[in-house]
Amino acid sequence: MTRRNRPGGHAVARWPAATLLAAVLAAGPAPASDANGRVDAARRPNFVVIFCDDLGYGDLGCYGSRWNQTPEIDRMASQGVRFTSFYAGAPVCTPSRAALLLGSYARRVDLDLDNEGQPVFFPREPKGIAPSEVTLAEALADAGYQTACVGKWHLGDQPPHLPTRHGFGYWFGVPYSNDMEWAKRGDPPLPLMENDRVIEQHDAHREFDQSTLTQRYTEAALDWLEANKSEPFFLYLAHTMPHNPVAAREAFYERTTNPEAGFGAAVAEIDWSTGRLLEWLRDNDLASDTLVIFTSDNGGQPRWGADNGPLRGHKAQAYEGGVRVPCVAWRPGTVPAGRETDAMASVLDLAPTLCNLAGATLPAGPTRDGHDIGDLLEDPGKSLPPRPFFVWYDGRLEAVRYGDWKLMLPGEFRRREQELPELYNLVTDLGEQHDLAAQQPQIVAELTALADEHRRQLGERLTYGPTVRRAARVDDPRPLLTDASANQPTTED
Ligand SMILES: [Ca+2]
Repeated sequence: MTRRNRPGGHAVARWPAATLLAAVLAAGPAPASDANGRVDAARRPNFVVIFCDDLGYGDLGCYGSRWNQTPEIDRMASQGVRFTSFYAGAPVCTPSRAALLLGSYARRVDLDLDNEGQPVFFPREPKGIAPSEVTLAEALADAGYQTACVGKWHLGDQPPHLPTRHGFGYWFGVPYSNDMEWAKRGDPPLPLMENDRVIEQHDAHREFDQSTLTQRYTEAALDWLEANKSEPFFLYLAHTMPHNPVAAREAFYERTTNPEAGFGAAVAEIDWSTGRLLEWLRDNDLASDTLVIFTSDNGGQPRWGADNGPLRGHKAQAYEGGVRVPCVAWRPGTVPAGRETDAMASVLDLAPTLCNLAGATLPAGPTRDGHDIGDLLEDPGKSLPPRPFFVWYDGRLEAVRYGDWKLMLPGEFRRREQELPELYNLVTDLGEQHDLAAQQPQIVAELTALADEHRRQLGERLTYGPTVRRAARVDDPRPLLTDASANQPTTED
């Protein structure tokens, strides 16, 4: 299913980046390109995207953590660009991962709700990415990249929906969240997988120990890099941690004063892991050729030990604490050192940005919401044209950010009802404490109009708008088990 070496001539994507690439190629001497307009393979950067699970805005030293020690990531930030206004794709796992890999709001590709209308996928989920969608990994594989997913997937656990069917040449990790093993619901013990095969299961058969998971991911990533370093590569390292139940090796408990020691230890081990990867890149003279992005899939949950710093709210909320996350970009010699930017960017922007840096092409036609931020990586002072960022959760549009302003929309939402809109100026009121809706009716009206049009395009809950592309579904989802008979292919409809 991985599309490789597709013949040239298919249309260039609508993503603005394609235009940028064309401009670069027209401008001259570098980079060289082949007959298909692709950038010379020798000059194409490698990509490593480190995607944490539930790491909050205030959970790293370089973002002011009170108790987690993250010297490696702090050093990475001092050698690269630190984003202070970077958004996850959604305030929870599944839709944020869809946004990263497809460059769209999950709502647009029908991956914002599970088959029962819940806001994330669970084991035996019928839904997955439609085969007609081209993921970031597929686009890069088409352009000649080696691709690997190491870590948590959470975009469908049935065989046609696993990472190896959506562009990743290798996968080692877990298919969904590490707390999803509720026997009453029919969940199997948490499976650890290599490609399409369950190799171990937590608390059953051959037990795997979550406290060694970050170490094992790191070793798997380094082994894969070693084997694939002679060609351009894309490593998507989607840590299971620090999602609850947090786990880390014993030594990392000494590196935190977080009252929730397990959370702090899990963050410290991710820091160690990040240091190992950057060290490997330097040792192999690949640092200047590799763009590394470190970020998180959604905001943190304070009751589990996360800290969203000065932001209001947390995971599963549309306030900033649910969606604004740390993000550090690193590529010595290209991404300037020690800079920060408050320009608004998001997980949705990674797919178009990486594709355009790679000279990868995507099918024209389907609307994608992300934008190329390659200019910002090279010049963090650059101001981008204003654009809205929409916060979807549980199948409803809850908030819109535009420029300095954030509007919390009225409506009936999951576990809460909002009667009136709330308006915040995020530049003067990052903590969303002073509702200015009554003083700024014109801004409320403008942002409401943006939200109304977006909602008209995409619908809400189980009513889908005209631009939604539907997900794939299987008829008879089965649990992932070591028993080979449980993993026979199921039927797509
Ligand atoms: Ca998450």
